[in-house]
Amino acid sequence: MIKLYGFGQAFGVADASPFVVKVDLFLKIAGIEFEYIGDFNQLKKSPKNKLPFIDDNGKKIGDSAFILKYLTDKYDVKLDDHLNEIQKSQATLYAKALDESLYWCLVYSRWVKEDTWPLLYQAFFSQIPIPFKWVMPGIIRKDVKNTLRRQGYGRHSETELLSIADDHFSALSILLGENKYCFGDQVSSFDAIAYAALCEFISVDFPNSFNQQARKYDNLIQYCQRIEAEYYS
Ligand SMILES: N[C@@H](CCC(=O)N[C@@H](CS)C(=O)NCC(=O)O)C(=O)O
Repeated sequence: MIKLYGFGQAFGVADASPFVVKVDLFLKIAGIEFEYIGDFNQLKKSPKNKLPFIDDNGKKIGDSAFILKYLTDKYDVKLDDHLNEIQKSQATLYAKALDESLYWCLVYSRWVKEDTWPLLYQAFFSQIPIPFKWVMPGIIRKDVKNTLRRQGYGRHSETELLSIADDHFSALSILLGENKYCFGDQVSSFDAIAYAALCEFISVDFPNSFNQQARKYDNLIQYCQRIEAEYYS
């Protein structure tokens, strides 16, 4: 059976990482049996030293986008057959916006914002033994801040990042409109990507300025609730 490696459930959602939730939901929607293993120690066993990765009977695949491609080909997943070529192209670009842009707003909102850092610390580091838990979190946080700075978003103010995040929320809200799913009344693989990105702001069990911004869009809240009722209850 396929094994999906992630960080573990946190903040009331399936995994703390949107990339892990993406693969988790994709597998559920596609009806592929799998086992989810939440354990950040698996990072060192990951082909790309990041999570998620899957192990399909000894074959390891890293990176959520490559995993979805692999699963679609290997298990003949037909989730996008009802989309036309333009919709498929749009889905590809939308996914990159969520994975490569909105994601960094999420990283800022969790690792940099002083009001959210204690929650992250509690979720990720409270179980690690002394003395590691005195030094490791600070080192990792500094490294994340440096990565954000090198990526570029770490140079923006919180107000600017909130506005960037809101560009994504607002566009997704307009794209979804009154539809059940992002591309109409039939689910597609992009819903795994959109839900994964949104749930980390909307469905998590704590407020911060970014989560509150996302929660201004009623149809996005209802969308997350709909997916959760269908696949996570
Ligand atoms: N492009 C990758 C991104 C995965 C990723 O960035 N994972 C983060 C967590 S959200 C990670 O494993 N970070 C640990 C590290 O960089 O050491 C994907 O789509 O799977």
